[in-house]
Amino acid sequence: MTIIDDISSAVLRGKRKEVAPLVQQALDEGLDPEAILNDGLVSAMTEIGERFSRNEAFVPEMLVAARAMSAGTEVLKPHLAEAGAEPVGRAVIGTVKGDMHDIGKNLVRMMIEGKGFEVTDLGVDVAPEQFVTFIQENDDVDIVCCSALLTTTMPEIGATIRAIEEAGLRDRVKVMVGGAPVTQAFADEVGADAWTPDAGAAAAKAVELVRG
Ligand code: B1M
Repeated sequence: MTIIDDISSAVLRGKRKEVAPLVQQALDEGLDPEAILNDGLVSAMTEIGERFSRNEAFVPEMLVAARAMSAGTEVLKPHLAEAGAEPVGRAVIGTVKGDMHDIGKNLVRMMIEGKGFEVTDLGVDVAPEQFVTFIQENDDVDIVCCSALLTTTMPEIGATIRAIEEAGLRDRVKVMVGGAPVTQAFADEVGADAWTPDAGAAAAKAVELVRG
């Protein structure tokens, strides 16, 4: 068993208190933070999702695994962010209405912050009106980031973009979208400015969007 296997195993078993020291140990051994994230933490979440699909794991197991994963990302956070990045712009992020999944959204926030953005996180279950109100109250927002993890909540991305349009704010902001079921085709269909598959790509795209 490698340390990466140990991290995955601890996340799968929902052992939050084991995950943080294991991640620290992996960092101390010189492992790449992105490899720890993808091969240790995210891969375990993928596995728990597959077990859920096969009826071999249930919501409580997903929940404790999610908490264990978050304990690991907290340790990784300073190592994933780029130290001393120049301020680039302002972003607001949220998981759309009806959707409680926040791990991917938190990673996207962390990586975008790492690129020097000031990011306001509206949390989960964010209604279109909440995004609109935030843009109305903060006229320096450059990018609106919407995350959705459920096929049933994906349409809320479209509803959010429509609400921004109806409020007359669409020209003021770029809209970035993502989340496991979200595709480039869906992003095009709802009129988003950008879709990216993962948090690293989202951060790079955010910089591209503000720098033009
Ligand atoms: Co849920 N869940 N869940 N769940 N859950 C999924 C998403 C599911 C695929 C599991 C499965 O069936 N295999 C399935 C959705 C099926 C579908 O819609 N087709 C599912 C279901 C069905 C449900 C419930 C309905 C279960 C129930 O109650 N019967 C329920 C819904 C609750 C709700 O939201 N209303 C539910 C609940 C939960 C928990 C609360 C228990 C927990 C979430 C805890 C939390 O987030 N704090 C949970 C979990 C943990 C999962 C899985 C196992 C893991 C999700 C995750 O964190 N992945 C998930 C299975 C899976 O994804 N394999 C599953 C790791 C994370 C790093 O990846 O979020 O994809 P991800 O983010 C990536 C990219 O997608 C991207 O970058 C991230 C990192 O690189 N990305 C963006 C994300 N947002 C982005 C935004 C961007 C750009 C990129 O730009 C703005």
